[in-house]
Amino acid sequence: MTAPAEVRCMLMRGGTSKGAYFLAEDLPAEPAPRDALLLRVMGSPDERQIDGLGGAHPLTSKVAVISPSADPRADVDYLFLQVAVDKPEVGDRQNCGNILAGVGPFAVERGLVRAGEEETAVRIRMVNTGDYATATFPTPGGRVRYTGDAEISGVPGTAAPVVIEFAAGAGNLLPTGNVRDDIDGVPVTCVDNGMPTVLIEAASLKVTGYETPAALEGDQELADRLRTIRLEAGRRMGLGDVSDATVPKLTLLAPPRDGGAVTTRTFIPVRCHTSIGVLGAASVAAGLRIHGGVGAGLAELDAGSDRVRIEHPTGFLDVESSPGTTPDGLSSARRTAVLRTARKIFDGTVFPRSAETAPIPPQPKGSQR
Ligand code: NQM
Repeated sequence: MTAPAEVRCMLMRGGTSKGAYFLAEDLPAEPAPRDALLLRVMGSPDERQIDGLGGAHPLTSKVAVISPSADPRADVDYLFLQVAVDKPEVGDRQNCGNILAGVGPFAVERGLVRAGEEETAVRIRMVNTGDYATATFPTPGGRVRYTGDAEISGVPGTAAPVVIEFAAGAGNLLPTGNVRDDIDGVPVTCVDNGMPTVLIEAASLKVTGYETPAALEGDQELADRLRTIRLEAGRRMGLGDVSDATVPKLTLLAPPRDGGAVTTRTFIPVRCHTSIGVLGAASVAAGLRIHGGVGAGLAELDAGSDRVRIEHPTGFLDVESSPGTTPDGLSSARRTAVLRTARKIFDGTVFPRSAETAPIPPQPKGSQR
C-alpha cells in the first residue's frame, strides 16, 4: 500500500488520554510506512505538533489500530502506538489502558462488533502485550451512548461508564525476580501487572511526592537520578536498553492524603503524568500488596476489600485488584478492573502532512516523552 493522502480516522478521548483511532485496513500494513504516515498525521516531530492532530503532550499523542481478531478469545485486536511529540519515533513497546477505553465503542461504531440492545461487552486482545480485556458500555437501542453520570478524575464533567476487566496476566508480577532491588543506592520494587513500573518511595529521592507535575519536571537533579534508575531497572526487568523506550514507567510513592491507599507521581518516563495510566495504576495496586515491597510500608490498604484507591495529581483512580499466584508459584494479580469513560470527538478524514513538505527538523535537546 502506498501512503494514502487521506485516511479515515476517529478522534476519541479514552479515559484521561486522547488519540486517533484507525481500522488497521485503512493504514499501511508494514510498520515502517505506517509509522511514517502516523508521524505526519500527528504533526511529529514538533514540540507543538502544530501541523497535525497531536496535542503536544504524550497523553494526547496516541494512536489505536483496531482490526477483527482471529483469536477465539477476542472480538477485536487493539494495537497501541505512542507517537513521540518532539522526536520522529513511534513506539509499540507499551500498552495503554486509557486509550483502551475507546476501543469497544470504536469497534461498534465501525461495525466490527454488533451492539446489544442495552449494553455491549467487547473482548479485546491487546496486541502489544498479548493480554486480554473486556470492555462493557451502554448501547441502548444498539447505538453507543457516550453521555452518562460516571465521573473520573482528570476529565471534566460526566460520561457513560466503560467498565474494563483485565484477564489475569500470564507473566511474573516481579520481573527482576526480587521483591526489592537496590539501584544507585535507592530501594525499588519493579512490578508488571500490565505495565512495567518501578516503584520508588518519593522520600528516598528527597522529594515529598506531593509536588505538582510541573515542579517535578523542573527538577533536573531528580530527572538525572530517575534516568539512571530507569536504565538499570529496564535492564534488570529483561527489557534491554530502554533509553529510547517508553517503558518502564517510574512511580514515586508517598503516604495517602485524601483517604486513598497511596499518593503517586508517575513519570511516563520523562514527562510527569497529570494523573496516572490505567495499567500503571494496576501495577502500582498489585505492587502495594507485595509483602516487603517498596510502598507496602506506607500504603494504607483496606484488608476487607479488593479496591485500591490510587491518589494522583488530579484526583484518584480506583483499581479492583486481588493478588494471587501463577501455577508455577510466581506472584501475579488474579483480577484487575477499572472504571473509565470515553467519548467520540470527531469522525472523518484526516489529511496527513505531505511527505515532501514535512521534512524532519533538527531535534531539540531532550525528549518530551
Ligand atoms: O498505563 C500513559 C495514559 C498512559 C498509559 C503512559 C495508560 C496505562 O494515561 O494503561 O493508560 O503511561 O504513558 O494514557
